[in-house]
Amino acid sequence: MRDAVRDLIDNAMKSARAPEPFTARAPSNIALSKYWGKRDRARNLPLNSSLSISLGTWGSETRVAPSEAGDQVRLNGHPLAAGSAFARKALAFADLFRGQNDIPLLIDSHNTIPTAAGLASSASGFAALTQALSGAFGLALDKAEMSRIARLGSGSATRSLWHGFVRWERGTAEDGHDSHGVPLDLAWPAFRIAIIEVDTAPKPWSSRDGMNHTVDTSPLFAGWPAQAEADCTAIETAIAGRDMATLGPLVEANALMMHATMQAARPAVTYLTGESWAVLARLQAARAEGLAAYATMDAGPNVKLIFEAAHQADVDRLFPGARMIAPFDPDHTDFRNKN
Ligand code: 2P0
Repeated sequence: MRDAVRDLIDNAMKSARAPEPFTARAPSNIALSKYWGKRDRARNLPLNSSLSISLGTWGSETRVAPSEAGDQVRLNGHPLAAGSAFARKALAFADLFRGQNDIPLLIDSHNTIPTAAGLASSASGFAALTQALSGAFGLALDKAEMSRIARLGSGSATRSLWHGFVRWERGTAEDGHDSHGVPLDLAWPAFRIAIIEVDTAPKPWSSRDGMNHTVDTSPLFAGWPAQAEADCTAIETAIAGRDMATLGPLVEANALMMHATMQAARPAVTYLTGESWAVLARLQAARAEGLAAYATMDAGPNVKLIFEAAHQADVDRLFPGARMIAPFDPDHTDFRNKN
């Protein structure tokens, strides 16, 4: 079978110019309805749709430029050895564009997420790299096309081409042409995220390995894809109504079910620690006293809360030092998504 995304890049590259320096930025994102499980591991095609909120200025900034000294990859200001995992991934991704042609490139990437926040940077990293490569070669790719391309780097990168809420449509086509991000054209200025840092130790499983192992061995996984698809639709409806009282419990249930599928894997995939559960217990106690904040957790121990601005002071008191993000702050983002 021909690959829809490779065809897309090959066609676009027919009118490529010699590369010129180009810098692109992309926000990281947190899934409110999770992507967990692939129907095609080579193309990162998901078993279920997912929906995220982008993190404003937290993300990646990547510059691609022609290089006179062979391929060079830099991360956060430091040159990387050609054999390092990051350099190999970035250059393999660049090869999708330049193919067999000898076009040496400099890829200079900066993570704008505080390292201690322990958030994945692969989503924003591949979204920024896709846009920087497209810009450097002068390609006329739109964001939905770049979202499909970014997916080949990392599934969650599909959602990092836009600010605000983004739904990643699972699609049904075998070649993946209908599996890409779609921004929700709405702003929710009072929406807030708090990141509660629990632990920054290296995780026991990469998210990719943890996901595949869960699909392969967890007897609870069978119930996930249909429930996750239903959650994604219900979460989109609650967002459209700016209805936190409906949204929050759905988001928390979706995250806990994802972690339940991992716990049932053999052996278990465990990202949450005792400290994560202690945060959740403290949140539940505060909720019983009226705090409308809800938790979501990804492939790591940190807990992220969603709530509205009216509760920010209470969240700050409950979790001193939590990092606050206002994803629709117009000083930081142009949240009116453009395709
Ligand atoms: C998500 N996660 O929806 C889910 C929730 C982690 C937990 O997407 O294999 O790095 O590169 O497609 O995108 C993390 O997985 O996995 C992830 P690959 P990715 O955000």
